[in-house]
Amino acid sequence: MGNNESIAGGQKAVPAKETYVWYKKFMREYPSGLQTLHEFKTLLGLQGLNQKANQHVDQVYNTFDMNKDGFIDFLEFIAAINLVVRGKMEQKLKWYFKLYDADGNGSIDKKELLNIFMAVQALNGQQTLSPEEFTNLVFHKIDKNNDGKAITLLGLTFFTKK
Ligand SMILES: [Ca+2]
Ligand SMILES: [Ca+2]
Repeated sequence: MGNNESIAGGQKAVPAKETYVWYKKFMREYPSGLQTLHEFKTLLGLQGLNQKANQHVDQVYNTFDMNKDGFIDFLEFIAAINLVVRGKMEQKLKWYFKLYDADGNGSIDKKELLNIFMAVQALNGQQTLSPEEFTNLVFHKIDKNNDGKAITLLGLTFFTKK
């Protein structure tokens, strides 16, 4: 805990009526009020993935599990929907950043970036560029000061805004 910054904070919330519909759905699917990692994967149709892709999905799940109790409760669920469906680019970026920064040290290094692209590629099953080629390409573009070290959140924002 100790991280009170909601990933979905600051934007318009899902309207009450819609929230209620989600709540009914959620409680029907998960009567305990908690969604497990396994159920999360089932919901998204992500079973039988390879190890890399699986790790990526686990990480996504962990960013949504804000109180880190190992489950997604309804509030976390609705926050995730808020973010994915209604979140502004800036909020989504913050979330992506949190997702990519696997060791949580506040910057994304080349290895973390490579891991993400390998996972995304595994999920998409595409093979246009090799993960290494792709990472080098992107990293070179984002790493504005060319120290070869890391991407900060600022750098990431800059890159996507152009
Ligand atoms: Ca939780
Ligand atoms: Ca890091």
